Amino acid sequence: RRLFGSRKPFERDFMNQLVKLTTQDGIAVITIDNPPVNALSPGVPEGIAAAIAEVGSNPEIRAAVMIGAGRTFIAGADISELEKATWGLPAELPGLHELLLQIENCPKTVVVAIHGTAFGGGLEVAMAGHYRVAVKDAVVGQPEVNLGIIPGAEGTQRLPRLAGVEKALEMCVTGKPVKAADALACGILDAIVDGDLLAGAVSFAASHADRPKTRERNEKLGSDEVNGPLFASAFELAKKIRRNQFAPMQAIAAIEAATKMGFEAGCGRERELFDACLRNDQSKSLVHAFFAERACGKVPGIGKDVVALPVAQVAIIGAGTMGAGIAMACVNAGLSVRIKDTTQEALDRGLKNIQGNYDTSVKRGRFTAEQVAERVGRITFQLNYSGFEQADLIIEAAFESMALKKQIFGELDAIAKPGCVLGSNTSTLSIDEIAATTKRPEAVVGLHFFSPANVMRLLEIVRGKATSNVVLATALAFGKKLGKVGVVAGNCPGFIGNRMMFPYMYEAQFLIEEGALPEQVDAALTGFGMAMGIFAVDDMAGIDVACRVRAELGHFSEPGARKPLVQDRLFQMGRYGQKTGRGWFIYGADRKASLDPEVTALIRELSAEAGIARRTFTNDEIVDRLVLALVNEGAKLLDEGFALRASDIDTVYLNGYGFPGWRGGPMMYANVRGLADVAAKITEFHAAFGARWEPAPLLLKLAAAGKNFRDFDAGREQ
Ligand code: 3H9
Repeated sequence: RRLFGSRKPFERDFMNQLVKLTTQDGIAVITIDNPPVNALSPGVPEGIAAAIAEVGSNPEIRAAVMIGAGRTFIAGADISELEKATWGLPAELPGLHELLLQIENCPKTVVVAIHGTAFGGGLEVAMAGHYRVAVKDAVVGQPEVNLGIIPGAEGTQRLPRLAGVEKALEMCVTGKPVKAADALACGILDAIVDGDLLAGAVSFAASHADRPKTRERNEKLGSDEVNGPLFASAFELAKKIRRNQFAPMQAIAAIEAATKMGFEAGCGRERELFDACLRNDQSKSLVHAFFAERACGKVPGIGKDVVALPVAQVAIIGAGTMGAGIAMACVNAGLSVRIKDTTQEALDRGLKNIQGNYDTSVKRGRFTAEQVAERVGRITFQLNYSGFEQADLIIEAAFESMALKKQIFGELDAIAKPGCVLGSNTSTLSIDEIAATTKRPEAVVGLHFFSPANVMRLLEIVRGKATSNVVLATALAFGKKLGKVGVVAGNCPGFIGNRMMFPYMYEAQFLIEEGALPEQVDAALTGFGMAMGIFAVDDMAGIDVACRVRAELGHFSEPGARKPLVQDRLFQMGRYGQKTGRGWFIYGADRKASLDPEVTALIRELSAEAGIARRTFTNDEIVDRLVLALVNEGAKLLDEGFALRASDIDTVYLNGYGFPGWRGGPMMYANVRGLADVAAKITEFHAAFGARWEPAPLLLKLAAAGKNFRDFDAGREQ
């Protein structure tokens, strides 16, 4: 203490202030300052290396604390550099091997102080330090699989050494963050700091200054006998929660290498597996999905100057499945809600539905009974509009009928306070037409939730022609508060998601008339990676609903249009899907679908009646007919300006329609496949099937110019 404590403090900065070094009583504080999340962008690793070199060589320094400035520790490698690498472009991805060895071999103790998130490369840097301390709400994780890669800076080698093989497998396969307490229990952290992190870390460093710890060696790596079952169950887990994904399998292989090879050889193996992930299209698509989700919050005209209105009181019309789900989403976000319906039975059913959902959460240990009681207590069920005049936001979630919605909005206009935002949960109908029934069309916005609304992340926010910027900003902020991904869509029938769903659904029906069967179509789609097949979706959403919406929107009313034959017949037979136990498939009490020979016979009969020759289809043909129908309609939406970006369309499909993340969404699927190929196929379908396959002009234009939808989003389409 005498030796070091008396020296004058000094300050240094490295790499243009990305990394700073100050001293306090002989303890160096290395601060990484690269907003917003201290990613390891070019310059940051170099700055850390220079700071560590200073720590090592400066006799006045006896230990160091490494900490992040702002809201977090290092949140990982810079994903924009990673994105370049996935496209094979020159990228400055940090080669961290030397840096991590330098930290690990530093002769002075290095304590890493964590707040916010130490993710990916951030945790990998932290694990090279001699000790890690964190505040209690910090989280650590190896979320690389979410981006289609594996930890590439020795996380797969250091993590099993620190936390054990089982924990490392779990973290690298699920990608889920681990809370500080859990990280402490498994050995990733050495201490939790109460109060000020920096002060706590400095005092920890001072008391551990003369005891630099060597890297955890092999004690936790286990034996082949113990590890065998762990790897086997990690494979099972990966297959279950990350179906068809490449990276989780590579992560398991890398951790296996840690247990079988020495540290250096294991790092080499990790590098090979990491590079294989970068070369796989899945990383391209998942990185795209990461940025796509963040881009959709950026809406032209909605800058920082447009301030969202505060939303504390929400009122909902309709206690059906949607209304009840929206109410749960609201109370889960801490809001108070009123729900109005027209009959006591409807309200009772709504409450039962909500209670039942929460009971399941209690059984799964997500909530306690008290938490549920408190949440349900924030919902007021009522048969009148009492209290609606105080609401900041009213969401109509009634039956999908224009006449009904117009009536409701007329009533709301009379009672809502000035400044109240009026949202409609319509999934297909015109927001402008609904808004026109009020004297305040600027206050009306579409808030299209997806079922179950308390679970599904997507919120389609429909901007009518009169919707004001403030109302749109309020809708975006409200979505964020609910933990949803809000995507702004223009007002066209079906908006983004359902407008694309129509041609997809109808094409599936034409396919079964031409020779495929619902089970084959669904198997082809789930094989492609969709969460569910389209016929299973139709049965879940209700064949009656699909038929009603189709009639409401006047589909197939133009002369000569080919109309799907089977769905109508099922509707007439009262086969509405899951709710009636029969639809395209038959459902038992467990809601499991099984085949119904009656439906197969009906399909064959209707094909014959219409004179359509049946033939066999390969799964690839099926996928082409369906997924390219999505792509073509998506390109039309973009061209017509109803979607702002191709990446917004992808975000809609990834979060609301079960499109596989590792394919990046329908538009990204087309980018990866190549627009020339996609345009050629669609042109071929146009020749074979006529007008419904008319290629979107934007698609043809981009394909002819050798561009893709990413170029369109970046304004590089010319
Ligand atoms: C990795 O580390 C590989 C290594 O193993 C190997 C290396 C060789 N890079 O999400 P937010 C941006 S892979 C670049 O809205 P939040 C984000 O785009 C990486 N940018 O905030 C957004 O920008 P904008 C492993 C990043 O508070 C802004 O920061 N790490 C990065 O809701 C705010 O983000 C991960 O996968 C990044 N790493 O959540 C972590 N991270 O404002 C990924 C964020 O212009 N990140 N941005 O739209 C996250 O999970 C969340 O962003 C985080 C903050 C929890 C950190």
